[in-house]
Amino acid sequence: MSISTIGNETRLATLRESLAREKLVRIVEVHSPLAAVIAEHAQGTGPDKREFHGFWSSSLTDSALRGLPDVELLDMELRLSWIDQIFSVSTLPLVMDGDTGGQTLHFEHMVKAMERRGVSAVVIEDKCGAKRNSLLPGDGLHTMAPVDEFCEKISRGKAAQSSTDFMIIARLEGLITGLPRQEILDRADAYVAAGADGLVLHSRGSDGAPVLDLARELRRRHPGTPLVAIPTAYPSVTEEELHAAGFSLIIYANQMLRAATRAMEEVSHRILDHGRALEAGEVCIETSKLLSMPDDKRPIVRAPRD
Ligand code: SPV
Ligand code: MG
Repeated sequence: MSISTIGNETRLATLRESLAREKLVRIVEVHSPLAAVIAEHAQGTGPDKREFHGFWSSSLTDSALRGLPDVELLDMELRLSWIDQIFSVSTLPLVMDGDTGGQTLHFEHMVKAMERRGVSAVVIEDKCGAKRNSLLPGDGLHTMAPVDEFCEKISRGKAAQSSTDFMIIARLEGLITGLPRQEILDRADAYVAAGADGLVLHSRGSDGAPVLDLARELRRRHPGTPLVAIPTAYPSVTEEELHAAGFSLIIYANQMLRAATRAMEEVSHRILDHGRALEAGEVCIETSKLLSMPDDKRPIVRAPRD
């Protein structure tokens, strides 16, 4: 695939630029350079020709792609080396899922390493101990981080960064773990006071109403702080509804790998069922398209948007 023409510092800054320019920034999970090329070139068919403004590096899909559980097992340097490969064929900014951020001392180094590699932002979740994926059904799976410890992690991370553009986004897990509403709001206040550049309000409920309701209050309290949604569990809520409630960044966190996984399952069953590849071809792109993709999908040199 072709080599990207954008430098790390330039790319890093483009997330903040998008947040300042766009009413709503949408980013999508990419687990491979190919996924990034496809996402960067995707365009909606509507009159506004929607595009993705950036990428999400997901701990869930990075782990699943390697057949591993999402339990903070992957080495951060290794994940950054995969991001290098993504960056070599793309130009959009990337937000990294930093799990809990690990130990505070480690997090400071993580921040520096991410900045060096051109990552625009890291999201860290306010949990501690053995991290499990937030969408797992069941109670008692997660332990909330003590507020003061999490705030220290944020402020030490902010002090460690060298650019002004890198963002540390605090992820509120209170709706996942069943914290009272007031405690979630108090945590948000504390994280913003500690220097968080944004807040993710996460939920695994299929009803988006509690998320929208809490978002309105967070927007009222922190009008200058970007609010981030990950609407995996409540996918019927539209971008317009999320924006109206106060969200300015939407993360489509795992759909690219889920789609690829379903296609791979389907293809493998069809080959086995029919004893040939003809029927599998219906769910595959043509070989010729795969062959020409490096030429057809060169990194885009974008004109600045109005
Ligand atoms: C991820 O994509 O790894 C996330 C989002 O952390 S979620 O899976 O919804 O927890
Ligand atoms: Mg994750």
